Amino acid sequence: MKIVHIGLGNFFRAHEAWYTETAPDADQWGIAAFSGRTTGVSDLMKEQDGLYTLVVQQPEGNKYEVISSISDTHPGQDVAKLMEYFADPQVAIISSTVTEGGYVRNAEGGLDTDDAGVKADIEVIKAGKLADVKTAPGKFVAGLVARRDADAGAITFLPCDNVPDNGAMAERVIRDLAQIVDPSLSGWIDEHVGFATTMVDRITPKASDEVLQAVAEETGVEDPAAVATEPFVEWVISGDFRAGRPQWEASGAQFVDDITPHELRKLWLLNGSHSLMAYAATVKAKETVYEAISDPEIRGWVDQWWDVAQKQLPLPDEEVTAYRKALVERFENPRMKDQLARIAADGSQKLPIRIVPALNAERAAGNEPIGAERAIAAWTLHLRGKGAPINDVRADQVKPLGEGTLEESVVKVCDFLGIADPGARSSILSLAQELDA
Ligand code: CS2
Repeated sequence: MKIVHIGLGNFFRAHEAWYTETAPDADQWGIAAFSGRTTGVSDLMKEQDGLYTLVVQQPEGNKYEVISSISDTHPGQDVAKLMEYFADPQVAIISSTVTEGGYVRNAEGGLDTDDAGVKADIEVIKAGKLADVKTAPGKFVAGLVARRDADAGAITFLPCDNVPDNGAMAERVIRDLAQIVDPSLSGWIDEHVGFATTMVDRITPKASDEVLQAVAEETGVEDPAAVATEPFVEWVISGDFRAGRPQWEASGAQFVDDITPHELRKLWLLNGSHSLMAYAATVKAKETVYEAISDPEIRGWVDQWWDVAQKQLPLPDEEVTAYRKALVERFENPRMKDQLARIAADGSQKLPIRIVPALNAERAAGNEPIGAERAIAAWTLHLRGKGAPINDVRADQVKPLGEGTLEESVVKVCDFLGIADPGARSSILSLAQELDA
């Protein structure tokens, strides 16, 4: 059986590919992976027959694993090949890591039908030119048309992006587009397509030259496609696998009915503190998570944020306390050179799901969530050119928020993020002034 994965990044190769590699029925499954816009990785991987080294950076020393679960790699532009896979009954799962922006959603969470790429995809699917689609929703829906026409049976979508309720997110855009291009497809989707939602976790920094050199020296193999990651790995999945799946539970994946508490725990505690450090600690000239968490003042800011998040998490305190302790250990791993600049990217997509919900809920409850407000203050400074450089899919929209006086910036940032409480706004301004001093 086969899995097709769209988005051949480091994270996917440290996570889903690892779970599949270590599953007891791994020999019955192969992953065909398509790169994103840049094809460098798919070319490299092809030369290596899909094999690569996973460097697990344990505090006591590196462990090297060879991963062989990716059986084929293709450039993302080879949509004709992707359509062949969709039409193949052996393909049971379509997974993806295309980032939130890749799903081309509007403010209500539906498909953004004003987007030029979506408009073009609607026309080409209607014209039957399936291999000409360009957006991710276009590829998914063109693929389903190809699958239905080939009578290739049931299939399941498994989005692995770091956003809440990613299964519902994908289902919504797929159904919206299907309805536009061919209303009769909706009934076929009801009968044949499953959607799974997942919480994914494994910190995967960019593999540095130092790591690649260690691979060469310690394993004797030059591997430019090597991936560096941490020992910790977690995958929580909820969903309907209509055409089967590997025995991922044997590799430690958890299958649950309600994924929400797991997602919020991870997004708020891990990713929220990551974003806080990415902006606040780079203003203080720190470069990696390890350097940031080792600074007592920044560690204090992280704890303050966790106190805010903990009050809003639908989980028992003991569980959250244990998770916080485990996170500190992960962040304090001295081998992981996780660059804060990597995490600082795309704040416009990250802060609304990582920090703002707990901030607004705490203000509404009459509390003063300083730990959350500091993250927003630090992002404001980031947009004003302090700390990590701006690298955001919505750069055009967010760069102007950093212009004008600091007071004006704070107002614009709060408007953008939907932070209306006047107390929150004035606290964000004073925290920004303090951090900037
Ligand atoms: C990070 C994540 O890029 C980021 O913003 O917070 O990539 C983080 O390392 C992963 O979600 C860990 O699972």
